[in-house]
Parts: sequence; C-alpha cells; structure tokens
Amino acid sequence: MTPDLFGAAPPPGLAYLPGFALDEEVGLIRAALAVAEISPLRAVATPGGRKMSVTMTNCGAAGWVSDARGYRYERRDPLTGQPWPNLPEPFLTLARAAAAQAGFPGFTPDVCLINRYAPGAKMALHQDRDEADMSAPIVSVSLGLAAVFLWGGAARTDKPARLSLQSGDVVVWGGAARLNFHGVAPVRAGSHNLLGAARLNLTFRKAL
Ligand SMILES: O=C(O)CCC(=O)C(=O)O
Ligand SMILES: [Mn+2]
Repeated sequence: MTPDLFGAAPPPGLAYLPGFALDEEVGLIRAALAVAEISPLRAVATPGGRKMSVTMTNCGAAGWVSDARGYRYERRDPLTGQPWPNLPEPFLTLARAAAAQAGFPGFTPDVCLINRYAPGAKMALHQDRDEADMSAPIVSVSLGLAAVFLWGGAARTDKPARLSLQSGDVVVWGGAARLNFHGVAPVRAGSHNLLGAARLNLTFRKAL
C-alpha cells in the first residue's frame, strides 16, 4: 500500500473516516445493487451534452439528474417514471453515524446518489450545489476499487489535495467547506473481491 497523499493529516475541511463502513461493506453493496435493480444505473450527460464517464442512480425522496435542461433533483426516476427506491435502512444508519462522527449530529439525508466507476472513469472537479439545505454535510462512502479523491478549495483553481480512498472509507464535508470543489481521478484497473472491476460511491445529501 502506498502511504501517498498526506499521511496522518487529512486536508482542512474534510473529515476522513478510514474503514468506517468496512463492517457493513457487504450489506451496503447488496443494498446498492438492489436499488439498481429497480432504478438502473445509467449513463448521464451534462447540460452541455458531454457524456459522464460514471453511471449513476439514486434512492431516497428525490434523485440527482442531469440532462439538457440542467442539473436538479427530481422526485421520480425519469427512466422508470416511478419514485426512486427508498433509502435502505443500512444506508441511513451508516450516513447518520458517519455524520455524527464527523461533527454533524442530527444529519438525516433524504437522497443518496450512487455512482459506479469502471476502470478509467473519473469525476471532474465540481461543487455539490444543487441541494436546498447547505447547512447539511455531504457523507461520501467508497466501496469496491480504490480511488484517488481530489479535495480542492473554494475556488476551482485551488490545487486539490489527493486522498487515496479504499473500500469502506468514508469522507464527510460540510460547514465552511460544504461548497469546496472535489472530484475523483481516473480509477485504476483492478478487481475487488465483492464488486469486481468497479467502484461504487454513495453520497448522502439533504437535497429537498
Ligand atoms: O465518487 C466520489 O468519491 C465523489 C462523487 C461526487 O463527488 C458526487 O457524486 O458528487
Ligand atoms: Mn460531488
């Protein structure tokens, strides 16, 4: 394992909870795949028409969608016409506990965006800014293949720190860092014992 990145000191504004979800890894993966049975993972295009390299789905009271009309939350899955699947109980329990551990007690997410990264998939630096409640943090759970999380600052041009995330790691950001830019470097090839050649990321949000 490369002790790259910043060793013991996580970047300012980001709570890094290594292995926080590891005991629940199997249940979380099962629950995510069950969501994708109902609301399938799908390719999404940006409002500018660029295809994102991740596939995604959602569960909860609404789901994050992107198309030519822009980025927004929708209460129904545009693919199925049905409400998104409910937030699975293990998701809620984990998200609440991680937020509390990171200094955000009382966090109750209403949405979980599920991203799937095949090797080579990435996410460009961006802000999570489509949520109504910016006082709530973002809780982000990594499952499957490792990835390098890019943690920037308040400006897009701020040089991001690089944090290696393994399956079961959780990061949380909020407060003054709630709108910090962040992204994911291209996922490297590999095979995870439960997910194979894939990384799943769950982000819990208070969106409505
Ligand atoms: O995959 C990740 O670790 C981050 C995902 C993310 O930032 C997002 O979905 O908005
Ligand atoms: Mn994000």
